[in-house]
Amino acid sequence: MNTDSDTIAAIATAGSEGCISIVRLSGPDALNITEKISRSAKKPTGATPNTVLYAHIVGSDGKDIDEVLLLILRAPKSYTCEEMVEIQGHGGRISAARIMRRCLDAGARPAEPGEFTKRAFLNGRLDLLQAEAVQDLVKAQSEAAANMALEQLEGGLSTAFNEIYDALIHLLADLEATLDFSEEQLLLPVYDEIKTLNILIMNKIERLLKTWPQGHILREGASIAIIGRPNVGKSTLLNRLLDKERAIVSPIPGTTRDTIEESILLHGIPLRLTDTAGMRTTECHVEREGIERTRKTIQQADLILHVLDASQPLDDEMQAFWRKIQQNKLLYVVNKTDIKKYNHSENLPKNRTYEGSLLNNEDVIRLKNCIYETITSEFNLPDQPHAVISERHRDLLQLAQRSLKQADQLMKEQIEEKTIFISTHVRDAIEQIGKITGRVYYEELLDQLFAGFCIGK
Ligand SMILES: Nc1nc2c(ncn2[C@@H]2O[C@H](COP(=O)(O)OP(=O)(O)OP(=O)(O)O)[C@@H](O)[C@H]2O)c(=O)[nH]1
Ligand SMILES: [Mg+2]
Repeated sequence: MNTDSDTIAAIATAGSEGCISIVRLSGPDALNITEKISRSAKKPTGATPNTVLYAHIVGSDGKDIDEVLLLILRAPKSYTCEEMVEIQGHGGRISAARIMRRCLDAGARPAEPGEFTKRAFLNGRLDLLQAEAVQDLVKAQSEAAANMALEQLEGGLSTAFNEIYDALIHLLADLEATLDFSEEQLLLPVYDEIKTLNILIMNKIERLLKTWPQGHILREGASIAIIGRPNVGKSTLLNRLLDKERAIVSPIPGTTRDTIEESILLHGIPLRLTDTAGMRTTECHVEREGIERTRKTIQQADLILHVLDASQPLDDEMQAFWRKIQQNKLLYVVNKTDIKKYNHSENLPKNRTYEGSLLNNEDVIRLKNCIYETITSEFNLPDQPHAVISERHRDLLQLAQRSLKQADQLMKEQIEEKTIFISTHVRDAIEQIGKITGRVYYEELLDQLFAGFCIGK
């Protein structure tokens, strides 16, 4: 356990009006500090673990600041595995700030973002995957994302990574054992086993990598670009999906000049919608800048809703543009069927085309379902999502995968002379997987990871 750490304090509740506010303390002096700044019938330092004491926090002038409950958690059975106190005061920014100030006066240090969870990791209560899940749970925008984070917090993902890590250690031990054999003693079946084990590990890594798109959509939200020629109904589409008049809609082509971003939950899936400037050749500098932004939005989108006007003919330029975009990223929205003159659907892929009028409520419901189904099938989103990897895990897994592929390549060649090089690749893979679970870590990695956490978490 990390016993020589100092005592940290932070306001753990949101900095706004609320029914209660919590100031958290963790470290060897947590109980002493609480005792110095409070008065209660029973002393915090003498309290039994997991008890709640009724108390008052006292200011430096001896006057009461707040009436509180002290939750006493003794090491090692606390979130951080250290001595901890949670001071629950009456909600409100001022009260919480005054209690916090008293904690600092009495010797605590302000906690860094995520420092409580970092201590929980350093003290062995959580691995890095579980620590990351804590923040995912805080940030979850949908029930699916929260369930996924909870499963990861409970070790759902750790088991899979630990299995890979242990298998790699096994592989390395087998490889290094062969170094003791002379060439004549070397038994080919041993190498066959090593090769097979390496392939098994690579398959496991591949399976985990395939879960990334699900995690990406449920954590960050699917990014949806609404594009098309001017006046086809893009802003109308944004407003209908949001159920509010967010963007200006008008019959004048070129109404939307800049990109407009909004978020919604569609049947539990977070979507980040971007309405864009209509694409056309123009001399107007402002409009050209808007169209440039449209191009960037298209590049970053997970799904592109390409709106078409059924009262206007298709043009060659647009059709040429589609061919440059991955077809699985496109969903054609043929709009204005109430004043339809052309049958665009004939020229479009059936399973990728929706037709209707955005002025008709039933058509909008149909469109919402169509977007939902396209995303769930494209990103393989199950009804009950399990813990899946994040971008950090994906990047490290890809490095591990590369190392193991190099090892595999060497195994196919004259293996006797190559064992040391193969071992080096396996060691690299072990390091990458270790960085995911936290078996391998360094200060910089932790600083980077916890910097994105809330203060007090
Ligand atoms: N008849 C009919 N008109 C529609 C429909 N959907 C949108 N409109 C009208 O089409 C016009 C243009 O709609 P917008 O949503 O502003 O079009 P836009 O694609 O955002 O246009 P720009 O911002 O100029 O690129 C408005 O007058 C809308 O009311 C529809 O289904 N049927
Ligand atoms: Mg518009």
